[in-house]
Amino acid sequence: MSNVEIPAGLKELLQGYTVEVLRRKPKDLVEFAVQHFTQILESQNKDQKVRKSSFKSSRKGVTFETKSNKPKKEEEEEEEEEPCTTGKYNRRVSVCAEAYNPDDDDDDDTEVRVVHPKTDEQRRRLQDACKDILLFKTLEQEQFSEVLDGMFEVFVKPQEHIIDQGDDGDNFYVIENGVYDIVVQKDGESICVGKYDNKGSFGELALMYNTPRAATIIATQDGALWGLDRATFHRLIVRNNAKKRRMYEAFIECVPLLKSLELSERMKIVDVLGARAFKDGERLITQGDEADCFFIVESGEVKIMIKSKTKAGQQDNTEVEVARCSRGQYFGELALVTNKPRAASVYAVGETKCLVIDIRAFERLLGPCMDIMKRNISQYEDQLVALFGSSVDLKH
Ligand code: 1OR
Ligand code: 1OR
Repeated sequence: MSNVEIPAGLKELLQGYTVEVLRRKPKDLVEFAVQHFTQILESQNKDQKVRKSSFKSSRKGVTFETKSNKPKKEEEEEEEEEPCTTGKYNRRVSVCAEAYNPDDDDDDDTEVRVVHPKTDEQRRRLQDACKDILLFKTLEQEQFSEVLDGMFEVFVKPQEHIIDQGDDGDNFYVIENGVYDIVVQKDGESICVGKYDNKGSFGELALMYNTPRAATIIATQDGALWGLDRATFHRLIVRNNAKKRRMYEAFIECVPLLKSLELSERMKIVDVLGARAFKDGERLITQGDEADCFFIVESGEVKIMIKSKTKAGQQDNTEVEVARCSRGQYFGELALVTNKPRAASVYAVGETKCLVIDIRAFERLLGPCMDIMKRNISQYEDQLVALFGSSVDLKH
């Protein structure tokens, strides 16, 4: 038996089929096999254009665990095979964003746990890249570890397209380094609508809502990313979203700023938000910093402090409290709306919890609330005059 060659990929194909059979308990195993393998074939045909080179390296030494099995190391000779296809045997992509509900989303997630072994050094870099990723901020420790296990390193070159608008979603990406343009096709023209600069994540939308990729992401320089395959993303992040929706639905309904949004729009905010806890006195925002997120107070209180300028235009280092925000109120919008540095510092008063939304999601999802925010911002200036007697430039 020792000289019988096991074809590359056979083990994971059969394992995937077996897991699906155990989960779905089909009556006719043969018919189910035909459907199952046809889906894989179709999915692979689509994936031909997916950037194979990046994935090949990432696949080296990948291991798979099922709930009942010990990890099984893949054979080294499988490395030259197809891109990491774990989870490619899952549901066909369909476009149904509005009706999407993560509660219903348990039909295709295998229980197979994907583990890409990492060196200590890789794991350290990965942890660092993931520490501020909001989508991971509501995961339990165990789920977060599984996410880290499932991530694989991808190196990219200048001008490489990591994602193409209109494609089906394969992976979610966390940026370790590099600058990436966000390009959107509008009226046949490619418009660069923003960029990721050495931090952040992208590629969650197509995986969450089974929609085609909403934008093209292009590396502008050499860079490194951490990918998470679609099946693992579903199993850990999308399932967690169902829980998040239950946890935050009632609260989000009561946030005055979000009242004008449709329920489905509010739920999309819940899907991407992260929850963060702060200790008494902890600084959440530093005046003058570049802004990358927006906050809603869930519990506790924050105080807004600003360093005023003297008549001579010098920055006075003493901070003055100008406002407080408590449950249901928001802050950190000013810099995002004006595209300027933070206009004030913000500190927790007692133990405080906030929901945090990143700048891209803010721009994408809070557009309909922009008028309300702008109206409130114009009131800051009046309050500023009332407080300091003259107008201080909030926008630096
Ligand atoms: P995806 O899976 O659709 C493309 O693949 C990714 O680009 C997408 O997930 C987001 O993670 C990311 N609109 C849509 N997707 C965006 C946007 C965006 N920005 C980044 N992505 N807009 C820009 C908001 C600043 C709106 C453009 C009209
Ligand atoms: P940001 O992104 O600039 C600091 O980060 C946040 O503090 C700011 O958004 C607002 O959300 C919040 N002036 C400046 N920032 C204020 C003010 C304010 N109030 C709340 N923030 N005021 C003028 C004070 C001289 C408010 C007076 C009530």
